[in-house]
Amino acid sequence: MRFWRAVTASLLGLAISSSAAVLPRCPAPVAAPALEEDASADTAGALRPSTVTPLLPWPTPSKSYCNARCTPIVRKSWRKLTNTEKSKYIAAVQCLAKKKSISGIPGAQNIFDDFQGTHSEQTPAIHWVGHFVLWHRYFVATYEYYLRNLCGYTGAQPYWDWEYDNASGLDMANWSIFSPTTGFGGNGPYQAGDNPFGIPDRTGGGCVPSGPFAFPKFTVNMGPGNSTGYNPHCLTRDFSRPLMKWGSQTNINWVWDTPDYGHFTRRLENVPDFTIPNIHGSGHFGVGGALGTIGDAFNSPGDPLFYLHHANLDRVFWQWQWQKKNLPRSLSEVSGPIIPFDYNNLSGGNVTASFQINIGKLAPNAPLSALLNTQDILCYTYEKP
Ligand SMILES: *[C@@H]1O[C@H](CO)[C@@H](O)[C@H](O)[C@H]1NC(C)=O
Ligand SMILES: *[C@@H]1O[C@H](CO)[C@@H](O)[C@H](O)[C@H]1NC(C)=O
Ligand SMILES: *[C@@H]1O[C@H](CO)[C@@H](O)[C@H](O)[C@H]1NC(C)=O
Ligand SMILES: *[C@@H]1O[C@H](CO)[C@@H](O)[C@H](O)[C@H]1NC(C)=O
Ligand SMILES: CC(=O)N[C@H]1CO[C@H](CO)[C@@H](O)[C@@H]1O
Ligand SMILES: [Cu+2]
Repeated sequence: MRFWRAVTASLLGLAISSSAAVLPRCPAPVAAPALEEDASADTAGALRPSTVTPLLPWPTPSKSYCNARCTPIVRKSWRKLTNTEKSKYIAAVQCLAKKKSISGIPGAQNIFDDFQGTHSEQTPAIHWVGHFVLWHRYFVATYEYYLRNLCGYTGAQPYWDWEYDNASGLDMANWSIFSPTTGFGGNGPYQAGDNPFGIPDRTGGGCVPSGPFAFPKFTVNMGPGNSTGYNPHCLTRDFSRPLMKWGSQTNINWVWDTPDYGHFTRRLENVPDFTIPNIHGSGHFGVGGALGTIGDAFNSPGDPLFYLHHANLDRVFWQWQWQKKNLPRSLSEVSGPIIPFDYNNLSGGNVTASFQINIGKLAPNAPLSALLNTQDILCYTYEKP
């Protein structure tokens, strides 16, 4: 609570007070609101065949490891939200894109842009490093905080469990997440363009034509690439089915089958090679291809789907952490390089629990040790997909 008051203070440009926090007893998660009757319930989930069994069972976070200073909110799968819950989430994102920028990043017009610009500025320092998964955890949790505290959103950040959509057997164009009426809109029309990394079977590249994030209702204000100058343009998508298929239960199981944090996060990112699967790449390049916003390493948070994709990666991490056999180590240990790809620790050494990350002006700096447990300064948990 106190910590997030400091975030609010940073939001309002106030000085951050550092009074010592008293840890209350671990509160129970907020009960998920009763699902409204919803005739349009997701077909992808309903059609899920039991093909691949998750390697790890659903965990129950133990209260003895919980330092939460508040009552944890419960993140749910996008598929499981009612249409009303979906439209409230989307309305909150649209609201954030109307709130005046606070980051000082040149092209940022609004707070949605502040997140995109902050990611863009740090892109060279937060991928293929030991802090990758925790930096993105903090980033998404701060976005969730802003949606709730600036835009009146009362739910938690939903996650996109692409492994379920994959198991549905439906073509991705038919996945409910891409619905123009109850989702984020779909692919852009095909457009020829550069494909320097040889993304296979790219099928779009143009502007998302309909839905809540179609141009000019919604604009991506910076990029492409590392430029943070003002350059309003449409949200683009460029579906690549072969790369979207990386987001499967089989590949999650492979990431899960690791003994410690360092091996886990390394498998989560794997290598930047479009012939080798990695689940982080699935949502980015399966949806973003070569010309789509979410496939742009700098500006991927310019696509609102970024936050649902990263929430799912975070859920995969969370589920791995809370397995009994991984505790308590998984709530205290970090490793992996400070310098991207320095896995042999030749240039910069490994991150440690006291390693500080920052997300610019959006929230106070935080040590990795404070982010390992989602019920510490952060305050959320997950509902089973
Ligand atoms: C799901 O992933 C598997 C394994 O990559 C693939 O064979 C299958 O075609 C995918 N299904 C869909 C609907 O994308
Ligand atoms: C998927 O969507 C396409 C249009 O994008 C439609 O023609 C097709 O029938 C749909 N398939 C299923 C299985 O719903
Ligand atoms: C962006 O990338 C170009 C080319 O790699 C580089 O010269 C430039 O310094 C970068 N700009 C920023 C703001 O990082
Ligand atoms: C650095 O982190 C990597 C990845 O977790 C680990 O394998 C390695 O042992 C660590 N290096 C040292 C010297 O601790
Ligand atoms: C954590 C770790 O192993 N750090 C070492 C990485 O390598 C440098 C020298 O290159 C050492 O000083 C660090 O202790
Ligand atoms: Cu990133």
